[in-house]
Amino acid sequence: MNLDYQTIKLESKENGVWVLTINRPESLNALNMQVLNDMADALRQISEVDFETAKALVITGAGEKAFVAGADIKEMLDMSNEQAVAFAQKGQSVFHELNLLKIPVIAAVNGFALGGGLELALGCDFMIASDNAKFGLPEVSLGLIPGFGGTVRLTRAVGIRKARELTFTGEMIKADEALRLGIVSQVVPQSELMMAVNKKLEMIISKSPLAVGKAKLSINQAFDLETEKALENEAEIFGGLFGSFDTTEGTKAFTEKRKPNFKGI
Ligand code: CO8
Repeated sequence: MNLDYQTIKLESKENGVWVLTINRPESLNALNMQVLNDMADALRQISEVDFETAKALVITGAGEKAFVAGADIKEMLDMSNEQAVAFAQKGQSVFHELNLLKIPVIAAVNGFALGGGLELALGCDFMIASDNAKFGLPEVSLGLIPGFGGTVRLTRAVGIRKARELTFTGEMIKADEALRLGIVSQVVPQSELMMAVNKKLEMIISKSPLAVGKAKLSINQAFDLETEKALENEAEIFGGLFGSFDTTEGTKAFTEKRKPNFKGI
């Protein structure tokens, strides 16, 4: 397995947690095409291993200042229309892969999450942020609009009115405001960020990875379906679990008053 990348660091831990760090601290971890290509390769590799090997993914940024300060503005300077469309589509497809992964993806937001950085964090399943984190979609200040899914995912996260306000003003908000808006699940002092993420992950990885993956699928599909169809879909996914090792083990362990031993199958 390739863990060697130019612009990201990919680490796997014994407990099945993977950590993907965007590693361009000199540019506040700005996303250029190489970062997106490296991320795409890393996500493909993670998607190909079983639940024993990969139970959750954390995405964070190198250094203490930024999660990701956006798409790389310097790389965008001379882009043609076609190149810009391709760049936007690449970012969108990489962030969509985060939704398709069967494991939970948590953004550990350790500083600025601006533009493409906020769009990346919004592509993750949920976010835990350090108290120095700042969030915003400043694209209009550059004569741009969000192009990595921001107009879609921020609107779904905070509602259309707040999304318009934040996008039209390009305003940066602090972590406590992001918490109030429900963008972020938890805010902790910077020195405690990874501890808080790991605490949340311990809870998740003690559960059935198969069930967590199917719950993710059902929640994500519910976004794109009408209520009736989403409910039908949920029932199908729910029913599909019966007969699996984990469902049998989980329900049996309850009746036998013991801890379940899940395998993700
Ligand atoms: N791209 C490239 N370089 C960056 C970026 C970026 N987004 N952000 C920071 N850097 C670089 C700076 O240029 C600087 O490098 P250098 O020392 O070589 O000049 C270094 O990182 C440190 O940054 P600063 O000196 O600016 O640090 P400050 O603490 O003074 O400021 C800020 C921090 C406020 C975060 C500031 O750096 C900033 O405003 N950055 C840009 C934020 C931004 O506008 N982000 C949105 C970018 S556009 C976008 O994300 C669009 C996504 C959709 C793309 C669709 C494809 C077409």
